[in-house]
Amino acid sequence: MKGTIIEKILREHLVSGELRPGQEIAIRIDQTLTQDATGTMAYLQFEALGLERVRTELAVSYVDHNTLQSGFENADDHRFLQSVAARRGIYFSRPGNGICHQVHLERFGQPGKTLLGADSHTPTGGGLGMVAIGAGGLDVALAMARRPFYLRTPQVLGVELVGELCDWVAAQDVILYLLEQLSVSGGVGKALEYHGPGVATLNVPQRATIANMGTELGATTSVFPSDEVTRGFLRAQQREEHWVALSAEDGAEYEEEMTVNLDELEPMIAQPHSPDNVVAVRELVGMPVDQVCIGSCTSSSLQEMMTVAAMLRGRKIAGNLSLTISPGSRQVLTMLAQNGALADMVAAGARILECACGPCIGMGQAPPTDAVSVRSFNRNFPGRSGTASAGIFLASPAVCAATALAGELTDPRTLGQPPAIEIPERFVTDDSMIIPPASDPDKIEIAYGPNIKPVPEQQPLADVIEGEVLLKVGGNISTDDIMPAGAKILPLRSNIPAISRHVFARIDEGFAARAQARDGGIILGGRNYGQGSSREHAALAPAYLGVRAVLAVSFARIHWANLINFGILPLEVSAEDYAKCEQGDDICIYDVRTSIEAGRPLAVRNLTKGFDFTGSCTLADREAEVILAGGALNWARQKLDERSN
Ligand code: MIC
Ligand code: SF4
Repeated sequence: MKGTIIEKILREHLVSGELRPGQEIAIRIDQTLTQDATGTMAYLQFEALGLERVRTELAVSYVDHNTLQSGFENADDHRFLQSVAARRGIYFSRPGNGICHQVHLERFGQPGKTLLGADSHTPTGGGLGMVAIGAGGLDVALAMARRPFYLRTPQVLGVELVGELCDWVAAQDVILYLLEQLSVSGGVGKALEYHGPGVATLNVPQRATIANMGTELGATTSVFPSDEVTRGFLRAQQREEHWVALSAEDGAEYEEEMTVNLDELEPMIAQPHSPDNVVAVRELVGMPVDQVCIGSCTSSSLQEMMTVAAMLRGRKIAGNLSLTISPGSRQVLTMLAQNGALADMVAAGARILECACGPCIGMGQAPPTDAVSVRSFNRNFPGRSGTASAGIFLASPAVCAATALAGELTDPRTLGQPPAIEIPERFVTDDSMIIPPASDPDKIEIAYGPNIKPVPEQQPLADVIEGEVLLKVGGNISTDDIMPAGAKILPLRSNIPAISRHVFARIDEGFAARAQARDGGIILGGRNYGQGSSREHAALAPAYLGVRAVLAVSFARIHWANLINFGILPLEVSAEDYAKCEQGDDICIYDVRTSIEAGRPLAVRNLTKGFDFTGSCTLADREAEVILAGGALNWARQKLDERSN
């Protein structure tokens, strides 16, 4: 990674370790962000560490996920978050102000800084030249306590962009193309760094779209240079003083390289049920569509929304489908309202939703039975939309708008010239929905509603783990499978005993009851187990049910870290041993503590089938300490106690 932007930023923030791919390093975090669905737990954990005030340069708490207040729970969470922010020194972006990643890009992101966010799409900030990383809430809580963030040094995949996007081809098509090429696990252990002459042809929101969906590759982060385009974006946001130039050195060394010819790309679409199941839109043209949703942190910038509005102007959406539009931020919505584009959308028949995640996380707008829904979003995992039988397709806003007008999947290139969009030199910057921390924090009382329950305590790791394989699942299981979200379950994010009843509910309704009846057990997974979101509830809730180990062929980065953070042993096993073990088998893992201390593979016996095998859990010293202590909260408390003694 010598000479890359990623190396430069990591080196400037390095607290310990060596920048060698695969090695654990600790870095200083400049900025943190949380959103409400992960934030309540993150702040409860911050409190459990016994700390009063955040110590990062900047911490922002957004409310954008749980905005459907179908009961008191979400509203109570908002009140809790607002009071915590005021008291602990955190900026609070009120519900309605927009999706965390879009607002952070507009109002807070700075080239050259590190950002840790309790949301997997935090790398959106890479569009501005930040090293922005998604993590579990506990890691973000520790960063807010000014403890470093630990990660495996990623390999840098240099992506050279050449040429320029053709008419009707969007930034989302670039990343869909990369997903087709590399798959949802192709970025695991890697960070993508974009360079080459094509970069200058993309504006910051387009770069942010590409960096955003780098998460779907499993990548640690994605970073763009900071150039005159970046400067112009920050100037338009009236904060040019935050600009610094950043580019890779001549002869920068990338561990891997690839080139993308932007002018060879065409509109792409991801088919159900995986973001890498990508084909060209032209291959599916004419497919009947029941719903179109435009928005999300991937593609809801002013430019994308203006394109959609211009396409809809003076026309009506087809009678056979519904169209929802959720602008990414209040800034975008305000500007659409002021320039008349919003009226064009409304006149065409679009249903305008608030500036929030909404349908992307199943908070409303669940499609009808067996429906086809085309969305400008980033994930289409089974059931995530709220309708198990629906098929979700992911495509650019232009493909979405063309489809909404025609009533069937449409390649926008058949529509003639694309609209010419003028982006103003200055954006509307009204930060009145971002409340700064209180000037008299001691007077603020934190508001805990009845649904906000303390973080469960974890026990130190046992030396022998014995239990039944409670569930055997296949490859690419997402955290949406493990701990579903959506309008019914998301309101329980602050209440682990309640949410744990829904673990694996979409795959196996009886899972939670079985786990409790057996007093816990083991989960068996295939490749890339735990891909997708950063939600630590996918570790915390199984831990609450007594799950002590996950045996899988391989793990996704954030979920692996979350398992360790909550004292669940993540054990890698061979594909052959995975195949030989069945659900219901009794498994015993021996000498767990001593093997972890010695850095040895762990001895495992399938007691039911009577055979032995090994599992590996390669841990850095700190990770070993954390898991032995029963998780990061116990470990951090020990460290803080040691320091104060
Ligand atoms: C998602 O897109 O899956 C989410 C909802 O934003 C999650 C966070 C969460 O589960 O709260 C993510 O991406 O990390
Ligand atoms: Fe929100 Fe969807 Fe983005 Fe997650 S992916 S932050 S749910 S808009």
